[in-house]
Amino acid sequence: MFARSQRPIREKIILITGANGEVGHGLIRQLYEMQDTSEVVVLDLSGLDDALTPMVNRVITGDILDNELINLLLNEYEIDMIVHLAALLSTHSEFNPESAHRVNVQGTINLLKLAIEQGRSRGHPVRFLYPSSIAVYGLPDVQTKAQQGAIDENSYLYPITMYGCNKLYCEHLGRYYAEFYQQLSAAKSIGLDFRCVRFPGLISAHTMPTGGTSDFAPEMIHAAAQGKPYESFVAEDVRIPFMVMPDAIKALISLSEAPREQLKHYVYNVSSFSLSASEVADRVKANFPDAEISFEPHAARQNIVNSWPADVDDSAARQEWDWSPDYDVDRAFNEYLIPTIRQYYETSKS
Ligand code: AKB
Repeated sequence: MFARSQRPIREKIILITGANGEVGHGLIRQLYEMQDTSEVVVLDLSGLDDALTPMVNRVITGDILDNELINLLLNEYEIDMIVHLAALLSTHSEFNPESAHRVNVQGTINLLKLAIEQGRSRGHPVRFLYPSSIAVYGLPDVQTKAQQGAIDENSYLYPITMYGCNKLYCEHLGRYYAEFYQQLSAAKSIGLDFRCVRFPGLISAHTMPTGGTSDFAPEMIHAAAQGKPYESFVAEDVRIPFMVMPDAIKALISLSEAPREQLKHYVYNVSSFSLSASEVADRVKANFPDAEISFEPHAARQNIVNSWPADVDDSAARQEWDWSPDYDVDRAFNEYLIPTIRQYYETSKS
């Protein structure tokens, strides 16, 4: 439960919501390794893994829908930046669309409002970092998907999942709170410094995703490393863009550090490589020759992945804040995923 800090003065912090999720794990480790001197306060419904707790200043176990908690954060801290990672992912959200909407949209509004109030009391806009997703897209059919190739930020924005609808709407809310919030009041709002990356499917060597629809790739790799058979819920030829976790963290940190005047957009695609499910399986089998991988498509989940682009155009991010991934597909598998995952499961066996 939330316990009041004993500290006497308002401290400057980075607030990370949903910190115990996959991206939170990567981000906390990276900030710690960079010896970033900012105080990091994390908020998550399930607290934070023990291994990460010494790397942050405070762990708050709580809900972004709890207004009392949001008020306490407002009063207790001087928030320099909010990294709002908390969300219910795409598959999870389809099982309970209304509660996904509450968490993904109302939760985001609560954080945007917190940023506005903080900005007002500090006299300058708070940076607000928001991860969106390729789930905002909705390609009408697989022929269009194959023909279009890399899609820019403004095309085919017709999501077919609650999660995709929530992410797309929250991208707009970020722009609205940044520029137009309270536009009719006498005292104009200070706004906020909203920065958003649209992530492709993410693959981490350290954690397993829960509740996503791009999870077939990480699930396949982790299953093979544990010697477990894996049944893919999408067919061999289903293709989407992917990125490994170190590049996702790099994207968040680079965007957060970019000088505001260089940024001409609020929302940026980022990408590294694009793979079909069978290409993931081939790479897994090349490294784990005994891997048992079969394909038993689940029609509705496959339909969701088919509505996402085969690739995204991230040229705006490359031009405006110098984005480029460190890991192409070979490096991702050969230097990060396979050795780290192999070592992780071998160590946990012994
Ligand atoms: C999901 O599958 O929900 C996410 C995503 C693509 O945003 N991983």
